[in-house]
Amino acid sequence: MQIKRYVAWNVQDALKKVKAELGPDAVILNARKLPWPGFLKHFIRERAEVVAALDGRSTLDGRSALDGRPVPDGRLAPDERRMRAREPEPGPDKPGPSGADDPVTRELKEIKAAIAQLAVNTKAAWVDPEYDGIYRRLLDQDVDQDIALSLINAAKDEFETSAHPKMLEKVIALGIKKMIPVSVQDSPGGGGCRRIALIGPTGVGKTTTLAKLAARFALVDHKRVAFVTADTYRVAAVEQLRTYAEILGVPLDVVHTPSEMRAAVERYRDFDLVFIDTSGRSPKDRVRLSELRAFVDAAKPDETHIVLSLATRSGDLLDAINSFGIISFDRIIFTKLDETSCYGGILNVTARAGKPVSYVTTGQDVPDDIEIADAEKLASLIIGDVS
Ligand SMILES: Nc1nc2c(ncn2[C@@H]2O[C@H](COP(=O)(O)OP(=O)(O)O)[C@@H](O)[C@H]2O)c(=O)[nH]1
Ligand SMILES: [Mg+2]
Repeated sequence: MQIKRYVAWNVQDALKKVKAELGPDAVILNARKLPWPGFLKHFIRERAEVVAALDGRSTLDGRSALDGRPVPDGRLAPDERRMRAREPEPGPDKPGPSGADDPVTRELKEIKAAIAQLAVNTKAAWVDPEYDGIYRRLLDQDVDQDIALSLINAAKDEFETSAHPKMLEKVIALGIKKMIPVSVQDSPGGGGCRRIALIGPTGVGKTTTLAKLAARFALVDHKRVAFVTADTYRVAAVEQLRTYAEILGVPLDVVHTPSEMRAAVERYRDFDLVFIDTSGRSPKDRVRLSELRAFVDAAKPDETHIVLSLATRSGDLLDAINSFGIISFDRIIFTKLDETSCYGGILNVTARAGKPVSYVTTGQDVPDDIEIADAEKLASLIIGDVS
């Protein structure tokens, strides 16, 4: 028995492929629409998947399903000859007049379906040879396999015939750029106080990033800036922010409860910007994440940025996105770009979270090592220079 999975832009096309390859005797085991994961579904239309099986060892054109060589009629096993001649199958395995399957046939069908499901669940991917190099490069950058395949498929759609590798790279770079939304409220204006909270796992660079931002707004844009920190978990954390506050000459409030947070942000309502620092939380610590949410809710921030270090495994980044989802963050800051040469996490995270990137940080120096996120630059980190 041969079982194959066919993916096309719609079920009809997938069925045509089945018919062309396996012939009219193929049994359709499963047909479904195949949505792209997460954020991708907004960019790329759905595909369809059909899983089909063919009993016996010969295919439509008389080739062996195993090695593809033509098989002369005379050398066929009796069941293959019958299949080629479309003979009805004799013996006890034949369905009864009622059309109901006997137990053996039923069991066989169940096994077929199970194998088909296994084939669907197995993440084996086949990519056209001309795309193979670029596909490997995406995987080497830790880009999720489904995202890499979707980029390749979208690029394929752009070309009717094979394209020059440089062109492929350009189209894929464009696809990556489209998938990384960026957004930053660069110069808060229009009056009123803007509250900006940073949340995220421990040690990712929240306090350092807050200091970089505050320095930029206070020293370059001459905005009135204040700090409020709820990170009383470590004494050193308060001292770290106090040092930055003193250097910048801006006030700092330390709050221990959500109601103190409410009072502190209210106190600075006449300032241009209030930067809110929070304690790092393990994505696995649900209780502390709920405490953090209470502080963030009390602060009523205009922007909540989740801070993620790119020096973290891609799977852990996605765990963080899921766990911190209980606090409704609206931007992403990627830190420690200088500590890695693997940037696929940016794409995996934005595809999963569907939130824009605001800033990236590139070192420990305050205030210099921070940049406003630029989708083209981020795409070129992932795919390399394609100009
Ligand atoms: N290499 C590098 N280190 C960074 C960056 N941002 C922060 N750090 C360092 O990461 C460590 C933890 O930073 P901190 O701001 O205290 O993290 P927090 O616990 O999230 O507040 C410090 O040693 C920072 O200097 C960055 O972009 N690159
Ligand atoms: Mg901190």
